[in-house]
Amino acid sequence: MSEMVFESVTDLERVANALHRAQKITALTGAGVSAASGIPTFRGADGLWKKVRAETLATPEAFENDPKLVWEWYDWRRQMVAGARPNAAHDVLAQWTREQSGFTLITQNVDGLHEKAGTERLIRLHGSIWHVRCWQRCTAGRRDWRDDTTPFPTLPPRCPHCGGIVRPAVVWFGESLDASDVARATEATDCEVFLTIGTSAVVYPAAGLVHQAKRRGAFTVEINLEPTEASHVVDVALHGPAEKILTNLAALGRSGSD
Ligand code: BJW
Repeated sequence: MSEMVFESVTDLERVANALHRAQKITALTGAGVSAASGIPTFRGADGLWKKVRAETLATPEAFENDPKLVWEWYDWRRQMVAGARPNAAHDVLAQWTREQSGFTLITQNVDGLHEKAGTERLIRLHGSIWHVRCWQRCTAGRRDWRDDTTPFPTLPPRCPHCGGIVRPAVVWFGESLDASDVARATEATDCEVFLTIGTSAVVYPAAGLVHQAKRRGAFTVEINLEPTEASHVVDVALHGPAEKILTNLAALGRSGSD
């Protein structure tokens, strides 16, 4: 049951103390973590899908019907992300992964900003906007490869091996996530503290991780601008910008360990 639904010094201190004591910590991030870097979220007020239904663009069926239209959306997003820099939320999380071998970061984000911030041992559940693979699954092009071209000279871009269309190597609705990534993420729910940060917690299986962590006895924390589907599950909900709350938690951690 949710004990707190507002941010206060006491909430922050409880979370900071829990983080300070824990050996095994797992964080799950979503689009809200990149908002301060200028990347729109999916479902917020200025969300990427405010005017377009998800099913219109983020499904294999949409790509099959109109690959150029879907690629125009991804090409626009790639150009936006290419100019973006990690913000304080990415930086604090990256530092925690570098300083603590028991800290695992799982992300639903495809923008690459956690990697840019220097995150170690990142588990990417929904792929990467910077990776592509052959839609026809030709022998040489069936495995993902990195392609930083932006903007593409023609859309849809072509497979260098067979000349067919390539697709973004992201996970669309109705597609399976990589089984080994899901296994690693599930294993990471066996932790002392689980943080769900900047995600609306509606897309599964990612949204199920906080429930699993709670069942396994973790102290669970939500960091989000507003209440979400996860708010009633977590032990503490801190509502505010992730970049500010994580910075405050890092500062409390430093003063607590002096
Ligand atoms: C801030 C902030 C700031 C803003 N600070 N916070 C079980 C139950 C029901 C349905 C299913 C289920 N299992 C599977 C399904 C079906 C489906 C699903 O979940 N549907 C639900 C929507 C109902 N899942 C799938 O299809 C998955 N596949 C799968 O499970 O395969 C097996 C299977 C298939 C079918 C049936 C059953 C089993 C695949 C899901 C793939 C999701 N892909 C996308 C697109 C990726 C590529 C791309 O980027 O284009 O991933 S969808 C989109 O949503 C993207 C995101 O990663 C994902 C999550 O969004 P996120 O990150 O939470 O963003 P928002 O915008 O929703 O929220 C942002 C939050 O930030 C908000 O809360 C703000 O308040 C907050 N915020 N600024 C803090 N500064």
